[in-house]
Amino acid sequence: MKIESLTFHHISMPLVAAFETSFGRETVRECIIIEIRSEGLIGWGECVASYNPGYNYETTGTAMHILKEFISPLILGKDIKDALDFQKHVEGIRGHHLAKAGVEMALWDLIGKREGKSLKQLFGGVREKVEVGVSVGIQESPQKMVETVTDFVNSGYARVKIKIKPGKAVAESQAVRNAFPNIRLQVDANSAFTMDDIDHLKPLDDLNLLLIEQPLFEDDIWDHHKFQAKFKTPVCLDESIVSPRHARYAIEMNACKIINIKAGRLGGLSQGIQVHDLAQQNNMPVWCGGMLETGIGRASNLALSSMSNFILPGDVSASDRYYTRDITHERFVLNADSTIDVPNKPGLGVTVDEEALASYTLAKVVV
Ligand code: OSB
Ligand code: MG
Repeated sequence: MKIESLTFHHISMPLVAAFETSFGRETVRECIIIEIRSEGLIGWGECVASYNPGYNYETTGTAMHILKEFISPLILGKDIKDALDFQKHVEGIRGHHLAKAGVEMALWDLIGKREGKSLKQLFGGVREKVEVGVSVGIQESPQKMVETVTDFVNSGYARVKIKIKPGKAVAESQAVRNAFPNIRLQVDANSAFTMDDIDHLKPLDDLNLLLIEQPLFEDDIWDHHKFQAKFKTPVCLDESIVSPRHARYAIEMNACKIINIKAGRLGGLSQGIQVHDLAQQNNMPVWCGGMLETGIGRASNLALSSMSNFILPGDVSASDRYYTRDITHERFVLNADSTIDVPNKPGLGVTVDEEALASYTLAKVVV
C-alpha cells in the first residue's frame, strides 16, 4: 500500500458522564483520529493518548509531535506491505506506542478494505459477538458507587469493573459485592498502591473478584509478583505490559494470572495479537481493555476481542455509555446477553461521520 497522505484530527468529545480514575477526572475525551489515504481508499485509526500524561507518559500533544515529525516521514510515499512491515519502518522510534498504534489501526482498516475482509477475519477471530463489561469511575461514596453500578446492571451489563484508589477501595468494593452477591466484579487501581498497602487491601481477597488490575507502579513487574504471591485473587496487568517481551517477563515471573490487552499501550494491533498468542500458549486468559474509544477504536477492540483467548469480558461498552454523538455513523449497542456484535464489514467496518468529526476538531494536520 502506497501511503499517499496522513491527516491527524486532534479532537475533544464531551463524555456523557465524568470519568474518574486514580490519576484524574475527565469530562471530555481528547484523542487523535488518523486518516490515511492510499490507492483510492481511506483508512481510519484512533490514537488513544489523552490530554494528560496520567495513564502513561503520552499525551495528545506528544502523540501529535511524534506522528507528524517522526512517524510520517518514515512512511509517507512508501509502500507499506502490512502491520509488521509498518513496525519495521518505525522500529527506530523508542516508545510512543499510543502514537504508533493509531497509525497501525488505520493500516489494518486499509488492508481490510482492499481485501474485502473484516478485521475479525484478518485476525482469525472466532466470535460473532463478544462478552463485555463496564468500567465504572471512582464515585463520591460507597453508597454512590452502589447506585451507579445498579444503573449499569439494570441496563444489562453482567460484568462490572470499579476504579479504586487509596481511601476509595475496600469499602466501595465490599458495598458493591454486598449489593450484588453474584455479579462478575473486578477492580482497577491504575498503579495507585504500593507494597505498603497490602494489609489494607487484603479484604479484597474475600470478595470473589475476577481480578485485581494493576495495583502497583506501571513500570514494576517484580513487585506485582510479590503482590500476587500474597493474594488468591488473580492479579491482572494493564500498564506494565507495554510489549510482547513484557508479557513474557510477567508470565515468567508469575507476576499476574491474567493480561489486559490494549493495542494502544502495546504499540499496535499486531503486538496485541502477539501478546494474545503468547498468553494462550501459557494458558493465561486475556481480555480487551478500553480507553474510552470513539466508534473507530471500539470497532478495533471488538475485532480483537473476537480472538479465541479473549476469555474474560472486555471494557468495551455500548456507545451510549460514552458519547451522545459519536464520530461513526454506526453505534454499538448492548445485546440482552451482555454482548456486543463484532463488525463484519471490510476493514474496521465503520463509516466516519465527517460532520461530527469536524465539530469536535481542535486542530487538523495534513502531511
Ligand atoms: O485502566 O482500563 C484503564 C480508561 C482510560 C484509561 C485507562 C483505563 C480506562 C478504563 C475505561 O478503564 C475503559 C473503557 O473504555 O470503558
Ligand atoms: Mg486498567
